Amino acid sequence: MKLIVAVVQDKDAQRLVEGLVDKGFRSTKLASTGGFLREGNTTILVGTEDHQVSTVLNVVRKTCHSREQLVTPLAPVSGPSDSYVPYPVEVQVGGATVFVLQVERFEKI
Ligand code: 2BA
Repeated sequence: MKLIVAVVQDKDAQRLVEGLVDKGFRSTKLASTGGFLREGNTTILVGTEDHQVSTVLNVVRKTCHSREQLVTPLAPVSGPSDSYVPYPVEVQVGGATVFVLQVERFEKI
């Protein structure tokens, strides 16, 4: 069994969850925050059998799109902030950052 962890943009999350339900997959949606932009994103967890992983990834590919985003990074959390000069940078975010993990044990109690 595998656990698929997909970090996606909030704009794509609902479509992804609906796409997974349509194909009969269970999922969990978590509110998350990107470490770089420090903006909200969504992390979707899907537990599934090994042979279904590619089907899940195809749903992710169909529903999650990459977008250009102009951002002004916040000052670093640590270190001197008085010398920090913020200026906008363009980053490409998404479609999705996906991790596929081996599940050692799965129980529903
Ligand atoms: P953020 O960390 O907020 O990153 C948003 C976007 O900013 C990234 O898009 C990337 O284009 C850019 N970016 C991130 N770190 C950067 C850096 N050090 N220098 C320059 N640009 C940088 P994505 O790569 O599509 O990532 C979207 C979100 O997926 C990330 O949000 C983060 O929440 C998650 N993520 C990406 N890679 C990850 C990883 N290796 N481990 C855990 N989470 C990850």
